Amino acid sequence: MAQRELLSGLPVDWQKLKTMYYYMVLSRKLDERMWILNRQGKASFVISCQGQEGAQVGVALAMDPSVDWITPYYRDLAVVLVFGMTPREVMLGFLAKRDDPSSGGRQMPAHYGHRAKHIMTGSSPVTTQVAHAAGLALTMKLRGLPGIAASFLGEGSTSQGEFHESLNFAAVHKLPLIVVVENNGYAISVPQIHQMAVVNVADKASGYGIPGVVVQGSDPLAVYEATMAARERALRGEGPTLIEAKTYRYTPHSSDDDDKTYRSRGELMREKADDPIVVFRNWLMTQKQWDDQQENTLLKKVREVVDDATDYAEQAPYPDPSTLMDHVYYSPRA
Ligand SMILES: Cc1ncc(C[n+]2csc(CCOP(=O)(O)OP(=O)(O)O)c2C)c(N)n1
Ligand SMILES: [Mg+2]
Repeated sequence: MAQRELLSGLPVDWQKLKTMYYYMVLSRKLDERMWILNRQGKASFVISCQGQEGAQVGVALAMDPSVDWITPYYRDLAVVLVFGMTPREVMLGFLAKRDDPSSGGRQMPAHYGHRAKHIMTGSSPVTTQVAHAAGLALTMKLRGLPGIAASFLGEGSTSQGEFHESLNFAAVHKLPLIVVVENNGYAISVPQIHQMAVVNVADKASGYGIPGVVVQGSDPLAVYEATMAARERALRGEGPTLIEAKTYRYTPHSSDDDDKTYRSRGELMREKADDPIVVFRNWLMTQKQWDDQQENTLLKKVREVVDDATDYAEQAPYPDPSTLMDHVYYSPRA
């Protein structure tokens, strides 16, 4: 991150910036633990946030989870943690346990949902969550509710019809909506250049008559500022904003993918030089806001949180087999 003025004129809230860093590290370490559990044969499937934490934390910390709602996608571990889903709850879902708040252990891992935390559940067809968020934003407008809705998706998912339909509808009706595209350059093995003919996904915003903003996803402050501006615009009744955060994913698409078949190790190493966690930590240190002792204390704390979540979820019960058909077929009330 280049040296620059912080938060354009706003006073610097160092505590908030340290909170940003905490959530980035927590997400990364929780995600790394999931891969270990998968490789140990304890969990069937992992899909990662690694590399995208800066974009996710920057957006989520600019929102107000007490009034705002989100429709996240499968990579948004850092987003849902900031919105209040606990590491224990995340691990319950990951291991398909009974008390998983997302689905009681029914859905695939990373299909996050938590009504009390304003995280709307989604399903596997990508981009449907953008239409759900437009619906939330319409409800907020019609009912005069104070918050906004935000939806998250990858760049490949912007090729789906729901992206166009939702943004067009939200723009026409000036709905309080932010759509965040976490552009990591690939849709599984398909590079962006085979997915669309524009360089920036944000360019698509002009087709809806709304602002499209490009931000560097490894810079959580840039993402935070862009989201604050978009949220204020939404609250003023001026309609949606499309934010594109340029990111990169460090893991294969999922634990079922071999990324060596479509991207070189050299490319991966080059991209890792812009790791949002390393860049942000180095910047905090140059600002004399962080040192090795604070780093060690934080890593120890995060390790404890991740260990606790793992132990808790491993010991938690699976759903009772007698509930297998619950929520599958309609059951008339007695
Ligand atoms: C409608 C639909 N088509 C295909 C898939 C299979 N699928 C799951 S993730 C994915 C790639 C999405 O890429 P992108 O939107 O760039 O998100 P990323 O995984 O890169 O973060 C695909 C094709 C799906 N889940 N839903
Ligand atoms: Mg992608």
